[in-house]
Amino acid sequence: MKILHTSDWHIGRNLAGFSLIEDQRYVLGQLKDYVKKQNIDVLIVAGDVYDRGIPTTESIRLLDDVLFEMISETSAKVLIIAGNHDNAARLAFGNRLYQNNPYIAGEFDVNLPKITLCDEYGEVNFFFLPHFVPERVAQQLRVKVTGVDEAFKLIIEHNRPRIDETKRNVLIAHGFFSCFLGGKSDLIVTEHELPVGGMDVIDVAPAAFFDYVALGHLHSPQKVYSDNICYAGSLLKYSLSEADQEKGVVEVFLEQKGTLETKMVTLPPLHDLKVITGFINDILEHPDVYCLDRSDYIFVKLLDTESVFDGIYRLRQVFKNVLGLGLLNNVSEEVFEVTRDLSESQDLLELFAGFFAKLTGKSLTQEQSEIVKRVAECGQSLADCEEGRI
Ligand SMILES: [Mn+2]
Repeated sequence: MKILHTSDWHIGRNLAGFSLIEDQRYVLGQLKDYVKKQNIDVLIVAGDVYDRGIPTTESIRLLDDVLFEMISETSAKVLIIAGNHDNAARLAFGNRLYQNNPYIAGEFDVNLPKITLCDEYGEVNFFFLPHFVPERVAQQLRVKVTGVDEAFKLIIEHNRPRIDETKRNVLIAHGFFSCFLGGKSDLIVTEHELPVGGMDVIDVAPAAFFDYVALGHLHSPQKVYSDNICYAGSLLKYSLSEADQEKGVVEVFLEQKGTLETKMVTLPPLHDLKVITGFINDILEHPDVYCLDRSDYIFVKLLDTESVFDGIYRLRQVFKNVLGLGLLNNVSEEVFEVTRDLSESQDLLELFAGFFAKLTGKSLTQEQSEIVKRVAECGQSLADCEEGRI
């Protein structure tokens, strides 16, 4: 059985005000072509199908088109779960009418929904665990649950008697899964994905007996714990911190019980997302050195230390999709260094002169020093005044 594991489509996502809907239509078209060409048997979407609980009309149209084309033009079964970005009930609207293709697991059910498909080696059972919160697990099992990690253990324990381990079993789940063995994990997680205080992290080990675990939520494709537990990652680069990530989907070859092969498949995007660093004049004069495709989404980090006027406007004359720019990223760390090094005994003029030199590479002129002195005196009188010394 050939399974294509995808996740985090985030249909309707914007990037710094740019709608990605055409990029998503394009990459989902690539996905359909791949499913068709490779005769994929099962297409998994492991949550965060939409970017928002109440998707825009154009997002709904896109998903409707994609599912219709996938099901009418290919022979794949489409299996979907809701992620934390989806509204579970809205996503699963009409599910009972679809005759299991697509099958959409929306709201969490502790008796994990199961779909059985067959190939020449026998049955493959797919279990669906959409995004869940511990409160729902506690409510449905009528037990006390302290957190999401314990909730996951209880869900697996509860379902274990229903799972025939002589058959091949696949779990589709959405959440922040890690491996607690050894007390540390080497997951690739961007800053905005970090769970607060580690509260939302789930140890994936209780699910390790599944033949394959198809995860969604983290945007970087990666294996967790072992080869049979994978995040497919998001379909496209959805934040600046993902600019260096290679995006794609996981092709899973499931043959007789105990054999498994996985392969990362990249789907070319309509536009890439890049962060470029340089001096504005150099970037404007030699844009191709920085980015070959002028229609890529770019974020520019300027090394200029002088003020840059109309930077974004000038960049947009050359590049079509400039998301934004950042200034002075090259000096900020050094400036922090120098301000930390300066002793408190130095007076303000000396402090400022040091800061100015670090920032611009120049010393203060006589005239500039006078201005700083005057400003310092003003500041001192103000402080004295506030503290009642004057
Ligand atoms: Mn998510």
